Amino acid sequence: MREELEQIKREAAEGIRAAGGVKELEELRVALLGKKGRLTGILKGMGRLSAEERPALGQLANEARDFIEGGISAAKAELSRKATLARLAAETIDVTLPGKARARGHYHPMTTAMEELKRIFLGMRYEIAEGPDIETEYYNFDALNIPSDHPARDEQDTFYVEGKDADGGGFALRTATSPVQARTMERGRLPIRMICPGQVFRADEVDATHSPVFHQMEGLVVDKGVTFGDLKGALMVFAREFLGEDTRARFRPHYFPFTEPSAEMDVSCFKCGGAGCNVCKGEGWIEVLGCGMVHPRVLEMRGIDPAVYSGFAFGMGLERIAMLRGAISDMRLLFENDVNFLNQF
Ligand code: 2NL
Repeated sequence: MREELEQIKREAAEGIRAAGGVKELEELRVALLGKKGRLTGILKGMGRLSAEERPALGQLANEARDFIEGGISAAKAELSRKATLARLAAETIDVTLPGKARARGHYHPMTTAMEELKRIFLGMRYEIAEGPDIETEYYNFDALNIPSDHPARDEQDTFYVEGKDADGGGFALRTATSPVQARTMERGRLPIRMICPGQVFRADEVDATHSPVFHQMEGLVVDKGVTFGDLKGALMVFAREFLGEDTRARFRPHYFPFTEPSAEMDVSCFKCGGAGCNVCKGEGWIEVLGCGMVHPRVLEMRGIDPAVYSGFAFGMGLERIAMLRGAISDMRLLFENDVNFLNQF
């Protein structure tokens, strides 16, 4: 029996050394120390030994059990330590590797132009106003002194909307943002310094310079003693901030039903400085907006006494301005949202 215990210990030591994993160690433990294990069998047979032999052999058997148990648990601990080290080595992050660059989004060129314009006029203490896309014919045309036979009122030019207002007047998609200003004037809070950027609608065919939906920004100032000089001053600040400090401007007489006198403003070409290039088509000047002193009839209709108050107004097409700034040749590019185009800005 002594010999057999020694044999089991040797085999156990051999098995532990050879075991490649926790599963094999467990199998070894069951084979030796389990209910039907070899050492368990020996311990059970102790009863048959004589009283003289029993203590010494019992002690040897216990020592063999402790030896095997200790060996197996030490081997398990070593395996799990190695597994942890291997896992940690595999998880190591090399902080010196270059990062993955993420594609960054950015604003649409129309948004950039719009935000820049708002910033400039907010800087001159103008307020931003908005109004409905569907307007009454009255606010879109009559309130702006546009005669009932004016070509802009033609079905060919304006999107009319079904229905009649309380006074029997029709509705249309606004053809300009002017009705926002007309509504502001009749609220009777003076003075007024406002801009109204927004979408407008005209029954135009799509081409490189036209779209049935586009954006405008109009401005209106009404106060006592407002002059054409104030108009020029405000628009010069705008031109220099928007297009550069060296920008020059000229005002050409024009006609609008809602302003008198009226003018169009040209700015010196921001690309060539006036020498003539592809942006200004060799002219040296670029038309950017229409403007004028608010027609006395327009003030009067809104309940403002033209003998006491005067005002100036202006309006510009934002697509046109964004196209000039970004050297964009076709307005459709601003609406198509082709990322290969947009990523150039
Ligand atoms: C242009 C010209 C303009 C106005 C808009 C305006 C509005 C009121 C009274 C008087 Cl309520 N005028 N707006 C004045 C002059 C020109 O727009 O070419 N826009 C694209």
